[in-house]
Amino acid sequence: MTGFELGPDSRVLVLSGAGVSAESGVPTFRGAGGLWEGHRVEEVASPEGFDADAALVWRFYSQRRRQRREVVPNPGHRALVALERALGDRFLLATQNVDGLHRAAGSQRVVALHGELLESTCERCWQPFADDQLYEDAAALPKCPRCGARIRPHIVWFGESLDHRLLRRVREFMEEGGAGHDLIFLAVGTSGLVYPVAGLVDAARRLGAQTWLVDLAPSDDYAARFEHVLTGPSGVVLPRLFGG
Ligand code: BJW
Ligand code: ZN
Repeated sequence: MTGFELGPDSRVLVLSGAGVSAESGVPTFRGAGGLWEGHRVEEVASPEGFDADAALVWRFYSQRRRQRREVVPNPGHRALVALERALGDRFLLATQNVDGLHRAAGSQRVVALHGELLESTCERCWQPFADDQLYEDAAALPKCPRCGARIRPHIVWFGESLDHRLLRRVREFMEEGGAGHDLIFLAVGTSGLVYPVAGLVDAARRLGAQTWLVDLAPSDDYAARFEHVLTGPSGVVLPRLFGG
């Protein structure tokens, strides 16, 4: 028994992070074996890093694109699909993950707040487009056919703003429930270190939402901001909560 219960008017905002994809074999960011081991974060995930060494950044993302070809959704992703089927428009999945695995599993109401690994964008025209190419040859990095500026991964890097339309969609979903008594905020597999997303739980609480965290190893600081914390792998905990 977890106490997680859906009422007839419950609305659920899920915030997912790298931990949800860990059981698919996608490394998380922080900690031992994390994606950033061996890289200085600002080298590969900031506009300054791209200016300093675009070839290094493209090698990093090309490697991630190659890894992405090898992985498939896991039971945690599928449980969230089951939850969405039960709730329809009373469900929204805000993900920080760029791997596209939620959509691959069948989730439809997905807001990808930190971008998409399998998209690129011109740094000047800013029109994201589907792109699964690997750019590993420093002498042949992609340029925009329209304006000649550099093509870059469609990823929100440190110091860059999140797409305000996507953030608005999340905030409007939270506020739609009026006083918010039937809103459930469920964060899964995220360390809660990166803002502004890490602040969503506080906004949800202010609206009167029930707050839940599911994480393999939640930090004390982030866990303290939730009413309910379930410790364990999302691929085990989420199917217990919602089936799938
Ligand atoms: C499992 C599991 C299993 C494992 N089951 N669980 C306010 C205060 C302080 C700082 C700031 C602030 N506002 C803005 C900032 C600056 C900055 C920031 O937050 N810095 C902090 C580090 C302090 N934020 C920004 O720059 C953001 N932009 C912004 O705010 O613009 C406005 C602005 C501009 C200029 C100045 C000020 C404001 C943009 C942030 C974009 C971050 N993007 C990244 C990189 C993408 C690159 C890429 O994909 O390559 O997105 S950062 C990286 O972290 C990635 C992730 O989406 C994000 C979150 O990580 P996540 O998902 O939580 O992963 P982990 O690895 O940290 O945690 C995994 C968790 O899973 C752990 O808890 C495990 O226990 C768990 N786990 N296995 C369940 N099986
Ligand atoms: Zn362009």
